[in-house]
This record gives sequence, C-alpha cells and structure tokens, in this order.
Amino acid sequence: MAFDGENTLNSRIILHADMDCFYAAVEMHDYSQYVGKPVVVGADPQGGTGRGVVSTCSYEAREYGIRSAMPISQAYRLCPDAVFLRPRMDRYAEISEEIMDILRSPGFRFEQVSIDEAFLDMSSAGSFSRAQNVAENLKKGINTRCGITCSLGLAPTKIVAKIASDFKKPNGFTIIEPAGVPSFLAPLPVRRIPGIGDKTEKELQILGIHTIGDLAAYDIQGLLGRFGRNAVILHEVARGIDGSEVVERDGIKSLSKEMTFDKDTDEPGEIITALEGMIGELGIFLVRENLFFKTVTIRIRSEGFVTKTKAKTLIHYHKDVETIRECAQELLRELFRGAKIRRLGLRLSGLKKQDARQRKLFSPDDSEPGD
Ligand code: TTP
Ligand code: MG
Repeated sequence: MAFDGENTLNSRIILHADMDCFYAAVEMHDYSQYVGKPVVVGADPQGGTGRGVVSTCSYEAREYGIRSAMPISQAYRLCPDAVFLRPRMDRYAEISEEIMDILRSPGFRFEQVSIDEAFLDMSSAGSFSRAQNVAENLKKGINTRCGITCSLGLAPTKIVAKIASDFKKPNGFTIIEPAGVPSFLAPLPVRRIPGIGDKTEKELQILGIHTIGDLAAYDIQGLLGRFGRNAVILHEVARGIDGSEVVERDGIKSLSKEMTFDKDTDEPGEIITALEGMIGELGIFLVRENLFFKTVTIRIRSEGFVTKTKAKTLIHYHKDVETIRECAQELLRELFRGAKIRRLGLRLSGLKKQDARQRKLFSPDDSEPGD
C-alpha cells in the first residue's frame, strides 16, 4: 500500500532542466531594452543578404516563424524589425556555469548535457513530491540569480524527463509519475522522441506510425526489418522504458571566469583586485570538484577590443590558489602594456579529477594526482 506520495514503486526520479531560448534570454537579461521584443541571435542579416544561420531567438520572434538553424536571411524576411544580435559565447558560458552550479547545489547526481541543459537523479529525495519541491526552488534560484527562466521535466527516466521539459515551454514544469507515463507519451508525435529527425519520422510515417502510442503498439518484428538494432531502442523508448543513467561527467575541460570593468582601467590596484576575485572563485571550485590544473591562461581585452591571451603550462598538476596567483600575475605582467583594460579573463585547463582513493592518500590542498 502506498503512503502519502512515497516512492513505493522504487522508480527513479529524474529531473531534466532546459533553459528557455537561452542565448536570447541572456541578451534580454543583460539588455532590458530587448525584453518583450523579437530578438534573434545569430549571423549578421546584412539587410537580408547575410549568410549564416539563427542560433536561437526569443519566443516573441518564434511567433513570426523564426527558428534555430534557419538561414538568417529568411529570419530577416520574416521579421525585419527584430533585434538581430551576434552571439557572445563568453557571456553565455559564464551564465551557464552559474546555472550549472545552482543545479549541482542540492548534491544529487548531476549530468550537464549541453550549455543550457542538465539532468539530476533525484531518486534519493524519496518521492516525486519532495523532488518537485527541490526542483521548484532550483527553478526560482536560476531566475533570481541569473535572470532567466527554464523549463523542467520530472519523470522516471531520462528520456521521459527530457520530453516532459519540452512539453510546456517557456517557464514550464511537467511532472510525469510512473503510472502516467503511457498516457503522457501516447498522443505525442514520434518527433518528440529525442534523436528522431526528418528521416526516421518519414520512415515511421510510411508504416502508419505517427504518435508515440502508434510506435509502442507496433509489432517489433515489423520495425526490425526497417530499423535494425535501433528498432528495439525505439520500441522501448515509446513504451517508456529507458535504463540510461545520469552520469557525472569527468569531462570538465576547463574552468574560466571573465569580468568586464565598469569603466576601462589601467589602475593596477583595480586590476589585481578583480583578478584576485576570480582566483578565489576558481580555487573554491577546484576544491569542491576535486580538480587539479596544469595550465593557467590570462586573457585581456583592451580599449578598441584588442584581445590578448597568454598561457603557462606547469610541469605538475596543482590545485592551490597560490600557484594560480603566481602564474596569473606573471602572465598579466607580460600581457599588460599600459593600454586600459576593458575585460579580464582567467582560465584553468589541463584539468584532472582526483579520485576517491587518492583523496584519502593525499592531503586536500597541495598534492597532485600524478602527471
Ligand atoms: P536549445 O535548448 O535547443 O534552444 P533554446 O534554449 O534557445 O530554446 P528552447 O526554449 O526551445 O530550449 O539550445 C540552447 C542554445 O544552443 C540556444 O540558445 C542556442 C544554441 N543553439 C544553436 O546555436 N544552434 C541551434 O541550432 C540550436 C538548436 C541551439
Ligand atoms: Mg534551451
């Protein structure tokens, strides 16, 4: 007998979070004059003759039919009065890092999938209702701290969670408990299954399969001839079966922080203070994630948007802030030629994770896990 929302079926509880119109949302956060307008982030439309594509656009721009990956010239024809912006990848990466930190904060197993989406395995919350409470707080936290909205899906599998987060966008939260999975999936077009593109959709349509329910009910033998081994996966996904785990990736390649000065500056005190702030933040992150670094990079953008980068790679791995500071200050001295600085960046790369066994053997602050 089930108690009070307890997760007695022992099913997993997976959260998928995906930011709404991510690049455009960051632009609207940084430049409030764009809020409520059709905003298109992508290549330069050059009055309709530009080449390249749309990266993303605000929901207002979507009302004109503009979509990601559409030629920018077509987007321009659909809405010439839209605000057209070039992507600022550094800024999106910075906000993404903040968002991922918020999502990691409750301590559930965490997997970042792209710049704006992640899974959490919240099974240890014990019930969907408790997981829902935590997820709602994460959603609020992202909105308050980063000024953007996201859509969430909570479900017993990764794929259903991902379909659920996409179900009500923007700013939605769709919760599908185990018993509700079949009725949630059945009416959706097969296209909603991640990975099904034009080609597979057309092939399924030839077989008379339009919805996920059609796919679930279709005889697997009939699918095998057409889709080979993928048939089994497709058929299982359509029936809500998906054993794939939320996998903590050991793949953080680099950590970086960048900041723009309120006013361009050549004041050493101000520059060192800014650098010190970044060193501290990255240092904390290293300790928390048990990471060691080998390379330190400093990037400065001066007046006139000239960007200079210099890196130093050490012989051994380190994780202490003193080493970051020494390298960063040395690199800064070499790069700084008196021109006023507009933007300053610090990056740690060549990262390596210290495993649990090594953590016991070495002291946490200055040891290295081997080269
Ligand atoms: P998505 O999450 O697919 O899209 P989105 O966040 O812009 O919009 P939605 O509300 O539908 O989730 O992608 C995240 C970011 O990745 C997006 O803001 C821009 C970038 N991107 C591209 O550069 N090209 C593309 O074709 C797509 C789909 C995304
Ligand atoms: Mg998104």
